[in-house]
Amino acid sequence: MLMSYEELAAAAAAIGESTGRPTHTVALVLGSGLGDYAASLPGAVAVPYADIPGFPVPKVEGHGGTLYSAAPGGKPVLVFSGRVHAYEGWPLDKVVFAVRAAVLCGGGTLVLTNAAGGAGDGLEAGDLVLIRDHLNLAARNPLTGANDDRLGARFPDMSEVYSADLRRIARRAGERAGVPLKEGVYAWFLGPSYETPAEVQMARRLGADLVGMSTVPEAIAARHMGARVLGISLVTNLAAGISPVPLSHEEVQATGLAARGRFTALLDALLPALAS
Ligand code: 8IG
Repeated sequence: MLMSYEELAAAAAAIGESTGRPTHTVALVLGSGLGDYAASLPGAVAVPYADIPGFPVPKVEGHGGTLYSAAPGGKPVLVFSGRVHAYEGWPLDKVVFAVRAAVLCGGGTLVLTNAAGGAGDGLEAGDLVLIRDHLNLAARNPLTGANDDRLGARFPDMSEVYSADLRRIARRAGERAGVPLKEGVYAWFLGPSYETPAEVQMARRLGADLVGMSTVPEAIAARHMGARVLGISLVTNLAAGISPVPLSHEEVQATGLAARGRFTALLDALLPALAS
């Protein structure tokens, strides 16, 4: 299902008014664990999702639900703290609503971050990984239903969902910040149960390095609208069967906390480079 253009345009107009910044050229979606990053950015203005018409309000704890407008490189950036997931039962048009509104705000560049399981050889908990491509293993797509040509094409090309140019910019930002970056393919599983070891082996054989429950619908919707996308995963756990111990939310949170400094150092170096 596609959200109507009018609803998205109303949300974009409300964002422009409530932030006092009519245009934002970059948007950043924060994954779990990074929630309060935006509050520290220069010129940050906070708007609760509940104040923006049409916005889905996350119910999960630790997923704030606040939109920030900031100007880290002197240019306005929208930062979404809190996202909604398909596994919570949200329809995909709501899952991608924030990203679509951000693109209508002028956000031609979108950075999607997430926490993910590591399935590929050589990945360890704590690794930061640039997403090179994705596998949609959830058998769902945010573009089903009637297409609105004002948003994008009926059959959009997906041959470079994650911009090679943006990955180069991110790699250089990582070098400046002293933050090592790996690269890999992200497989979207619906969740909320983690994979079985057999499913992780399947994903590996299909080419996946990372397994997760977000990002792919947002990336598809952003490409539909012609935005450039950068995806960054933090490996917070090794995927089921790769890890010798069962997955736990506590492990995920502990690894997220331990990697937070590196992730924020990367974003601090990256945002000004994207906005310029
Ligand atoms: I954090 O191992 C996190 N999110 N599907 N599998 C999937 N999603 C995840 C995982 C994982 N770890």
